[in-house]
Amino acid sequence: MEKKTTTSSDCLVRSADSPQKPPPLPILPIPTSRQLEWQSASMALFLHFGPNTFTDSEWGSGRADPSVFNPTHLDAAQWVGVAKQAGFSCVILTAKHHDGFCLWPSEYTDYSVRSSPWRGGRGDVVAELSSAARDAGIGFGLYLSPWDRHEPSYGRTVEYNEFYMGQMTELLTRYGEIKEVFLDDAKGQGEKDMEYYFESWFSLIRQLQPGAVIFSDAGPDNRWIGNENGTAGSTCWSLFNRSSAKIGGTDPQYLRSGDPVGHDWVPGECDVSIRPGWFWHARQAPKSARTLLDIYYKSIGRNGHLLLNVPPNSSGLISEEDIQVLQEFNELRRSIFDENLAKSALLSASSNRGGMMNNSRFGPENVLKEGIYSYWAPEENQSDWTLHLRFQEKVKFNVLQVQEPIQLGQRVIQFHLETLNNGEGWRQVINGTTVGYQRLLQFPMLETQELRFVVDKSRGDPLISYLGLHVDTFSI
Ligand code: FUL
Repeated sequence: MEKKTTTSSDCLVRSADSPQKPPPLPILPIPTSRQLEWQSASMALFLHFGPNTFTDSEWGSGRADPSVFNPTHLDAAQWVGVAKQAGFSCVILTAKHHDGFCLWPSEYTDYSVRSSPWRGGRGDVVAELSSAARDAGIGFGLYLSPWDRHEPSYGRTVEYNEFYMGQMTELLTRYGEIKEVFLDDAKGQGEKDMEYYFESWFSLIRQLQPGAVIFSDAGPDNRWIGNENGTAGSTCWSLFNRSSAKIGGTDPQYLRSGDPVGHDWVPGECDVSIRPGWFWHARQAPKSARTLLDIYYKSIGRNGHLLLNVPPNSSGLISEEDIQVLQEFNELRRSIFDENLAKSALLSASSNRGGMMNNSRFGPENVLKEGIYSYWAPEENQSDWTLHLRFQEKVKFNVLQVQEPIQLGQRVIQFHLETLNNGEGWRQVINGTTVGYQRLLQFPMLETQELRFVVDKSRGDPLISYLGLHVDTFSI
């Protein structure tokens, strides 16, 4: 929607005792409740673990002897504790990676923990991790690799789809609530050809775990962001056309930025590993906390969800150096985002939905309340969509945080920030495209006593649920 010209009758003031104006209509598509819950959880910890951890490989051949799987100190409570302390709200385990080895005792193959020396062949990593996650109050999700280099039926379409759905059923019925199922179409060149019955798999997941979000290149609930370095596009829509995407064959650029005219709500999930590999290797070191902070700005800060892989080592624990980095990463985020300088501002808006007198429901002060359920909404048919912040003294900041109440659809197309400088009037200092669940913008330190956040272009009336101004002295 382009701005309209304002007339004086547009700005009519409501009397204080007239009935409350209801919220505006949503602009479709909008998220489902499971997508909303997933989006507000922001960060999940990925755990790649299996025979590869012991054989120094990434894509196991499927021929490793199950006896290699023998973590002497496996402690799922440690994994979950590390995740929780670092601010992650879900853990996602590679229940089966491409090598076909199952971290639970599947009835459909003997290539599993049952054939390993770990816990005398009576262990079940999926059970231990799901119960540790439940005890800690965080979510639990699973990756069940379609590509299986061990299973003899792989390559025979009907037989393997039955096998895969049998395994999926075990995973979704034995371990309590599952928050996310992660699927992909990764496969080595020249490997056996076969068809995956994705639609049947998705229906099965819906039937057994209706609260789980399903991840793939094409959704249905969340989409791969098109790369494995955790970076969403600087324009990033949760809108998407599932019919334009094919699992294993979608244009990475389309995945990165989504589709401003998409008919489906399929937000981006940014997966990346803390180490060069997805599995633990003795010679590899974790990324620095500052690098993770940069990834945070490019994923969470671009309307994405961050899925950070932290692989347990061959003793069955998350390594000390990774824990150290995660703690530092957590501290960096806290020191930047715990304080919102905008809280000390006097706020006003170009208009409020329902009029200026009774602004409690849609007034600008809502943008200082955490969460997406209170928000500023402008009066309808306005030419100007501005939030104005005036401070008693000059403030300094170099990060802008903005959120939209996405339950009513993603709306903002383009926005900018401008400051008032003595004698020079208003000056635009930074601009951006798309907001979504959360947008973070970094820029050189600004010092000002008065500023305006302006929406220049929007799909319908823009709604803003949070506005933050922060100081980051750490970024590289
Ligand atoms: C890819 C796999 O091939 C990698 O090994 C890893 O599991 C990554 C998350 O997905 O498709």
